[in-house]
Amino acid sequence: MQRHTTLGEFIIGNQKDFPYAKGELSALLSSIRLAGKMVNQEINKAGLAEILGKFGSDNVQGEEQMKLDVLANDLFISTLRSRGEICGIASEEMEDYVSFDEDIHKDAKYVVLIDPLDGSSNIDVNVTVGTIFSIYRRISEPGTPVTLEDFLQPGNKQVAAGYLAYGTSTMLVFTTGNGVNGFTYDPGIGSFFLSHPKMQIPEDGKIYSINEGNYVHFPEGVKKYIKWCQELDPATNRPLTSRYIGSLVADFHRNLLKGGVYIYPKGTTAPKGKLRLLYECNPMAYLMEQAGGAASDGYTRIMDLDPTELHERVPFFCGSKTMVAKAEEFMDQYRD
Ligand code: P6P
Repeated sequence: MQRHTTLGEFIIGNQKDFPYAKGELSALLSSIRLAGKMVNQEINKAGLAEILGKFGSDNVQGEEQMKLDVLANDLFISTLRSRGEICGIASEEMEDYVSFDEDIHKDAKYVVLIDPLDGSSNIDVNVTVGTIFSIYRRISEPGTPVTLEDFLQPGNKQVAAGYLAYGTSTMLVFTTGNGVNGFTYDPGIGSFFLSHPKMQIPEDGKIYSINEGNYVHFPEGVKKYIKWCQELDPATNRPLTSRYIGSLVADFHRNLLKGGVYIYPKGTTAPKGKLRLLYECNPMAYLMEQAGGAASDGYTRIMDLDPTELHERVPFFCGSKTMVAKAEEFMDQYRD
């Protein structure tokens, strides 16, 4: 019987592609895989929160129900802490980073940055949400507590990145610098199976994803690009199609498969944009470039930006190379 490769078999079969000592990546990814399964289970029953009392209120046992993003954060921290590969973690849910200083972490080489549940406000309307993660080698001395500099590294130093998409199916999509592979979770078996090998985004596309409700706040170059997308020109396949889910992982994943560009620009209400450089834009930029696409802040490659703060925001243009280049053309022409 022909069957898909499991995540574990894939890692064993592709050890040459992983810039890690044998086994480290599989241990790291198995923590992420385990936490992903647990988060997935909580999300799938979120609709029942009505019966059990809304998250953030007391349930029938009078226990405080955690908000799902706080719960997801705790699940990822506890599973990653239980492994010896990670010496620290920074998260969208926490003001400061956490250093793992137990004995098992004394030889740990890697730090993780994570958005444990991006788009969580969409859960109660049953829209796909996701976990986004980014992995770096530590630069501080092994055996010492991690430092802020371990986390403030440019995206071009990432050793791995990926996301879990909790949607119509649950998927794990990641890269270690040798292409992008997607794994679909089979809840009946409890394993992730290779369903999307060597993912590549189409060079060009017809989909542009942006919250046009903020049009009045956008930079002139973005306004001009949007109008360009909407012009009638069959020779260049226009008008394009507008698709915006309002959940980065969902919009990114659809564009990765079909071609398209996602833009969250700066604006008068979001002077530096909304998305976070370290645990949203850098990991998604790494994946996108590994899939043959591009990611910039409208002018500069995202992965070449030097971070200065853990939660800093940047404008984000990400998707098919031709589409990102076109948007950057307008940004260059109409600098404001
Ligand atoms: P807006 C979710 O809050 C998020 O961080 C991304 O997942 C999503 O793409 C974006 O913000 C949506 O923001 O301002 O359009 O609602």
